[in-house]
Amino acid sequence: MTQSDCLFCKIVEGSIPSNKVYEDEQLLAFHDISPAAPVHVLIIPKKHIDSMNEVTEEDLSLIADIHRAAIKLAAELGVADSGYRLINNCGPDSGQAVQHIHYHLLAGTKLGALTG
Ligand code: D5M
Repeated sequence: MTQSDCLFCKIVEGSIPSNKVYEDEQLLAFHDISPAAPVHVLIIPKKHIDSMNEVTEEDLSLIADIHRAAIKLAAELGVADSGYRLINNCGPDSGQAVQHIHYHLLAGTKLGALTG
């Protein structure tokens, strides 16, 4: 379930601290350590999955749960109406730095256009 050399698995286990904003049986959400916007939360499954490429049919409910959590967090953080972005980086060209699937919830300012 967890991978010993994975930073986000260590956050799930609690051996590396995080600033949690949401937790349930399957998911964890915490503030990004280097925020790119006034609201920058990472939503992750507790189950280790390297990236979007490794998502299987049986993981799809987790991905739906992540969207459900994002909707709830956006409302709780007061950005549901002003707007937000939910981003997954997958693979080297996307800049994925942590090999444990995660979704960035970004909000709180006018976000720039998505370009290369
Ligand atoms: O995004 C990986 C993100 O993970 C990046 O925005 C920094 C964040 N990060 C790295 N270490 C931590 C800790 N310890 N706590 C919180 N956030 C962290 P990527 O999509 O892989 O580029």
